[in-house]
Amino acid sequence: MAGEQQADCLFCKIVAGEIPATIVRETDTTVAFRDINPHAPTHVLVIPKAHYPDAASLAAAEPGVAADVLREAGQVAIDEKIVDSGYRLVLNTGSGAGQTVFHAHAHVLGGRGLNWPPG
Ligand code: IU
Repeated sequence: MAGEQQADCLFCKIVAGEIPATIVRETDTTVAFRDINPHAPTHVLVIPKAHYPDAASLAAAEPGVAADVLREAGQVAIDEKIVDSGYRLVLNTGSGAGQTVFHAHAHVLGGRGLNWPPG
């Protein structure tokens, strides 16, 4: 059923506490944790606890939770003190765009200069 935890999903395992992650924030609907392979001084992933393969399918099924993810991403930026210098939210969607984990997640990147357009 949509949103149910998937046994073979690594981010569902992080939500369940079955594999380690450095969690920086948690709500009833979301978890935020540091990326294990950071690409910036701040690189945090915000995920819904419910399983959806990407951000668009999450937003279509549970728009309130999608809003929770965005609000939490903003709060991470405040906590990490990267609002004034600017930060980037990234929603890689599809393997052609670099998505490797098919559980919706927002990257919060900041703490260094960020080029535009991205590669
Ligand atoms: P992507 O947008 O699907 O490419 O992002 C997945 C990210 O998840 C990637 O940056 C990984 O380094 C990160 N990650 C993690 O932080 N912890 C994990 O246990 C696994 C992946 I698996």
